[in-house]
Amino acid sequence: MRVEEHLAELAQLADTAGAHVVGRAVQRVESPTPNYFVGQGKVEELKATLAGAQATLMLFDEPLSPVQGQNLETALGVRVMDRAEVILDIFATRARSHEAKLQVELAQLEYLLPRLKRMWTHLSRIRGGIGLRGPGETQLETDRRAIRRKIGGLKRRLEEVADHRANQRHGRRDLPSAALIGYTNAGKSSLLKALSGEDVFVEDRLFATLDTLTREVDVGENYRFRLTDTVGFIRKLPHHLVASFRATLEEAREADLLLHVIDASQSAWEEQVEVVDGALAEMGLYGTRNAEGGTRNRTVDVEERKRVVYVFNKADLLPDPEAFLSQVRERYPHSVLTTCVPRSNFRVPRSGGVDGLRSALRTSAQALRPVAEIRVPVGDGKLLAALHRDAEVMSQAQTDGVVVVTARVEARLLGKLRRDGVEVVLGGG
Ligand SMILES: Nc1nc2c(ncn2[C@@H]2O[C@H](COP(=O)(O)OP(=O)(O)OP(=O)(O)O)[C@@H](O)[C@H]2O)c(=O)[nH]1
Ligand SMILES: [Mg+2]
Repeated sequence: MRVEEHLAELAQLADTAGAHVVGRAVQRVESPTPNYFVGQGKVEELKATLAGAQATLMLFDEPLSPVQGQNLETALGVRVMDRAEVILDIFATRARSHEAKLQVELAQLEYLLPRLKRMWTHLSRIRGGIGLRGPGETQLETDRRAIRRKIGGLKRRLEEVADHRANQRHGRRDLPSAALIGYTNAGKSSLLKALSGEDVFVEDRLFATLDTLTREVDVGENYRFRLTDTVGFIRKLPHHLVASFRATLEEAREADLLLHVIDASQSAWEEQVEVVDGALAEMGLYGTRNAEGGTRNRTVDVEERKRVVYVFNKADLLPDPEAFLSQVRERYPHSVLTTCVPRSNFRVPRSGGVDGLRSALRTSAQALRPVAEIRVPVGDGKLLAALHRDAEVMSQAQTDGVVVVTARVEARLLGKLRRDGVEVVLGGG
């Protein structure tokens, strides 16, 4: 049942945030009440349950308005957080890099702004002071202005960081690039670790990765890929966070290829794929969204705009991996099955472990960077320099006033060279 899965995920979020779950409650709500979200009767019932379990915190899977949150806290006498706030909390404790910290702070302030009054109430409770019953309206207005100023400052600083990164990326077009994207805990970092053979942080908790991490990966036959790990998605990711992590996900926008990693062992994997596709489309990562297209159409659309390989991971946990793959290939023709568990006693169809992914990357690399012989007139130092900068030069020889450069060249650049009248022969080397 869907509700059960959503609650299980909320429990996982609670665990990641460091809370210990002592009970669960479910109510079907036709239309949420403005005061408490749930009905008055349920509030009384929750109060008794919380007291019985000696709970100090209540987590709500649905988003609460500032008023609902405040009312529930007053009525229940415990701290109340909605899903978005828990996620923000996790991000705040896990942010390591300068950029991630800026991004989380921005999201927190934007979440805080409409809830300032409630936060003040928390503060005065902690101070326990008589007469400290929250600020007057003037104080609130001053605080709001200060926060808005701070938000403006953070946005500017984030833009600077993004510009800096864009500059770094520039001139690194020699290797093809792919970004690992997907639902949190699907195994993105584990795949980067398995492919690169380098140590990458992996954890069975949500949002282990907040920063992008790029590694060069050997995909065989002398082809290399630049692979980037990214922050994971989850359903109902607070839109403040999506917005502030936009810069981090620029790497994915710039990548030649997207590797959409899916935890195939989850019964709800299809819903998770939709969440990820929806979030990426919202960020404009796939170009403009097809307005009338349903999910199925959107998937086709996505593949047309940007090459996506669907990576079904954790194959070791599937009862029949082979049957699974042939079934998903009907809908996702570009898909591979992987496992990051070494020497697991099962066979992945045709290739084991991450070899299937490696060879998919190699095929893409060959298509994205075909080997070509480019004939550069001696004296055209500019073109020669450009080739050394933007292509992967394999060899170079001079004959009859022509420098023959054999290189792996981006398909796009080859097209441009041809249009400029440069003599190009495919194959070579
Ligand atoms: N059984 C099994 N477990 C796996 C596999 N790949 C990854 N895991 C486990 O799944 C958990 C999550 O792996 P990560 O690589 O951290 O996942 P992620 O997608 O990077 O997650 P976030 O960074 O949180 O978004 C870890 O406990 C891994 O050991 C696999 O192929 N099989
Ligand atoms: Mg990760």
